[in-house]
Amino acid sequence: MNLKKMLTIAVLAGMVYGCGGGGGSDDSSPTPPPGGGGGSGQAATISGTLTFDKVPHNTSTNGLNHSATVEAPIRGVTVQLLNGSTVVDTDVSDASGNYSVDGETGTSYRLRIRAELKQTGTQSWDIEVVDNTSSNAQYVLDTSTFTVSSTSETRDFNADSGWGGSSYTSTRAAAPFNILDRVYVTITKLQEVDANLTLAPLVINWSPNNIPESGNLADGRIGTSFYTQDQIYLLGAANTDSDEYDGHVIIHEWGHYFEDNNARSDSVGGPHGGGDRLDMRVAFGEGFGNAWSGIITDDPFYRDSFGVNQSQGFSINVENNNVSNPGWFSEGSVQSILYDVYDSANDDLADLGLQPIYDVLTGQQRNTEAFTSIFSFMTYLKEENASDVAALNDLLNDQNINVNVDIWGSNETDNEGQPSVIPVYNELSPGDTQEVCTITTFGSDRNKLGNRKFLRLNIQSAGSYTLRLEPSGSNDLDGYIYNQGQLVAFTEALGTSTVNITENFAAGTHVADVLAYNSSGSAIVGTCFDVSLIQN
Ligand SMILES: [Ca+2]
Ligand SMILES: [Ca+2]
Ligand SMILES: [Ca+2]
Ligand SMILES: [Ca+2]
Repeated sequence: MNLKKMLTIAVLAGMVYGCGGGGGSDDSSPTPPPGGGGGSGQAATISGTLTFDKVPHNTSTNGLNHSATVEAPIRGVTVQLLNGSTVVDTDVSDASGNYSVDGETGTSYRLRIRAELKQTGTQSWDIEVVDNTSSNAQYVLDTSTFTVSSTSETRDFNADSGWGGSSYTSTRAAAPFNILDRVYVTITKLQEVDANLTLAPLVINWSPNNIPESGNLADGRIGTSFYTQDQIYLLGAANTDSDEYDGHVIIHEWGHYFEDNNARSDSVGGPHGGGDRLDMRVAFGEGFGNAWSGIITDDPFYRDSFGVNQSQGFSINVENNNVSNPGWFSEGSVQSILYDVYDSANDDLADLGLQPIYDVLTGQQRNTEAFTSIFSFMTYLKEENASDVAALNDLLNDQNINVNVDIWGSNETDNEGQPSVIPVYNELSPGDTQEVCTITTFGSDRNKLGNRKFLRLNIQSAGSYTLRLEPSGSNDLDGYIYNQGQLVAFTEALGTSTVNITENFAAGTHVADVLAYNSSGSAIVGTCFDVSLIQN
């Protein structure tokens, strides 16, 4: 019997899309009742190997190479044995895709393979792939019904990519399982560095309807693959841009989820690319994401396929140290440093592996008083790895970053020809007033170098304080005050008069970013204005 064919038929019949409740209303071929509760058959073990069609990249074009598709194991997912709509037994597939469930001979069953990774205990996670264009139904792969004839029955199943040779011609059943497989690889790697790995529930939204246009998420108009609030959205648009086989894209977005829950990111988001001079928080977040996918997979090539037949693509080699416009504001510099800290390849002397990186991200960097940046990360990494300081300094030096680094970037001198961006932070104690200047020289997306000015507020004792922003011209000024990554006060009100941000603050250094708009608040501008810290 050709089980792969059988499965394909089940998929074509529309059975791949189940809803978690197991209502089975889409089951057009009812299973015979199990014979009055059993007794007629013998106990039987049904086992086998679960695989999915994995489509690799063409390493020349960075597009997908459908003709090189291989069957890879479906690892770590929930497998249910169903008699009708009743779950008879459940297993979790192992690292080779093997499963084993118990039934009895003479009875008809289906296997339901759920697109989820779940584990409870000391190390725990709860991750599922759903269709955001179909009421957030979890993807499940139901096999056709089979009747058990042996007490030791072998049943292998493969989830098909749906590729028909020159286009997708059937359900892309493998997609959710490749997405989960990239998460499986990530979790497996993190288990080695964290005996108590605990991950917040995560929903990954993927659909062939997810297109690179903005609009309603439930319609698939997701714009681009992205992470937000324990949800990842991934593109699935055939012939345009699909990401289910772009493993580095998946792990990059997963990295943002990890930052959000287990580490910390102060990134303000926004458009970015290699060569951009960015807000240092954005540079760290995006550079981290790119390096992260290289670190997790031991593959420095970040590849993203798109275009007709998924045949085009681009790549970023995070091992490359020769980035354009290097510096503390460059995502390219950040990713090259992080990858070299990790790897043992011979273009650098650092070889620390994942553990020290993980420890800083989930430890000191998570609680730092400064904004998260390459400054804070490298300061803590050097503190914790004293014997590697020379090699780590080489990496900083290579990227035009001052090796005498502290979390505030106090000794940094690289201003890209724009004096206002140094010092990285203007330090204010109560009673101080300073003039700061913003620029739009490197773009005006609110996330480019110099768009905002960073302040370090020395608040020695708890109490009421005001951060005052006084425009020198007809500008609308905004400000945001944070304590260890938490936004504690801000103003976004429109107006060109003096801004007072007054709040009761806990004792301890706070940080702020301030920026200027034109009088109508429609665009940010480069201008100078006074900032004051006042104790009330
Ligand atoms: Ca893609
Ligand atoms: Ca390198
Ligand atoms: Ca290295
Ligand atoms: Ca290297």
